[in-house]
Amino acid sequence: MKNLTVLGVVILMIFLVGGFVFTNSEGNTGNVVAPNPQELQGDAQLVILQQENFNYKDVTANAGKQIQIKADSSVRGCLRAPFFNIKGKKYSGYLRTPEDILQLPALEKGVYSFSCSMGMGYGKLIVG
Ligand SMILES: [Cu+2]
Repeated sequence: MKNLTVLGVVILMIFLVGGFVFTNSEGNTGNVVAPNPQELQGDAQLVILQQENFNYKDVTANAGKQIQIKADSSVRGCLRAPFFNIKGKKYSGYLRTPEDILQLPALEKGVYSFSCSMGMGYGKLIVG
């Protein structure tokens, strides 16, 4: 009978801890979702980079439209200087404030890896 009580307490604790972890991770997934491209006036779209640990969160964009890259305030240090090498052409810039823009050309569908200018932090730009 005593063993059953202990088992009951353990199960209860698993539920409590599990519930906490679940609620917590659910709260976090809201932030983890890659921001979708925002349409700008004219033929461009805005993609906002966010930092996750020492990397960038994946971001998405639409094919065939110029891309303007910004970095929100979660992006720190050298990750504020994203670097793209797209078919041999290099695009980089120092996005000192969340308003600074790195301009990319319209891209074809595909997954474009990028990094910080030092090659320490990585991210993916998914164009679809
Ligand atoms: Cu770096």
